Amino acid sequence: MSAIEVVTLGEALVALVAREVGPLASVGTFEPHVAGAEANVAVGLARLGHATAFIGRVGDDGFGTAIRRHLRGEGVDVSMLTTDPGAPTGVLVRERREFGAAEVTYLRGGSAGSRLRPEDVASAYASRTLKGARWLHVTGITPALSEHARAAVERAVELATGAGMTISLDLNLRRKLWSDDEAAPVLRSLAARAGVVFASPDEAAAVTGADAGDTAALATALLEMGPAIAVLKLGSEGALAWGHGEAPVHRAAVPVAHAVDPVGAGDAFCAGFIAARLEGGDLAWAVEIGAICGAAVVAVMGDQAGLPDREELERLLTDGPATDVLR
Ligand code: KDG
Repeated sequence: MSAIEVVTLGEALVALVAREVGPLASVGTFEPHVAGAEANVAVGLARLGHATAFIGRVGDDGFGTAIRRHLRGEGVDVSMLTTDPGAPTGVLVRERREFGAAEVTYLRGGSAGSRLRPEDVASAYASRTLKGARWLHVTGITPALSEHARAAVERAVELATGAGMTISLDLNLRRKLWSDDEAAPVLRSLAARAGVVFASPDEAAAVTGADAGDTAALATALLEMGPAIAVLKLGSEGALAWGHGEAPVHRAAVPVAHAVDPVGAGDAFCAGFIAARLEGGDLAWAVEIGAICGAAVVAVMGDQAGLPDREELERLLTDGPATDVLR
């Protein structure tokens, strides 16, 4: 494998996704998918040809094995994914809705992934594998998992800063894991050390205190926390990005003919954005690639299945979306 360019860390989970649309209480069958925001970004980057390493823990069980095999099969470096015999692999269960928000149930309290420690990160950075890595991607999910996991993210940010890496942070506020009051100071402190911050308007408002309906105020507030680039992911309305010294960008969403499963689209956006920046793309190009990757995921079940590889991305850029998938 070529030298690692991107490092990410967090909890990779098995998501049991309902096969039928409807409330969880009446779902009869589920299909397993590998999920977890940072794992999704790692796979997105690997598919686009960027050597990416994932730091984390899985349990010594079948789901842990499935996650390891899946990530390895996608070309993600899993040499720093530890098997922890002391706790099970985390699981989430989610229903699918065509109207209203789908419910997600976490079965991850005390999971192996939540036992990630700063020592795991320190030994990963001390290994030769990460020498020369250019980018660290973190999210607001991992610091919510446990004190140890929060300290692990802090350590990763500290080491990446020392190594001169670009750091991106996706706020990914998960209110089933912690309250806004708990999350805001932690995420503000991480944002202050990040080069790029991704957020939804709601997350940006919760963390900065700015009005969720005022995108200009949100952008100002996000940039005031310290990053050079702030990106607002607007779902079906596209994305907005601001960078010091770069013209602000608005990209309408790529329309999706059949929105099958929106979960994972934000992570796909991050993967596309990061890939474009690593390749020297400007802000507008990074948002363009992010938007295409996000739309491709929405059209397919599971967080990762629709992530485009390089060939598909080139095709989407040249020919536009296939009419039977994207309009
Ligand atoms: O962004 C998708 C993630 O939310 C999903 O894969 C599960 O990481 C996850 C979480 O904690 O919500």
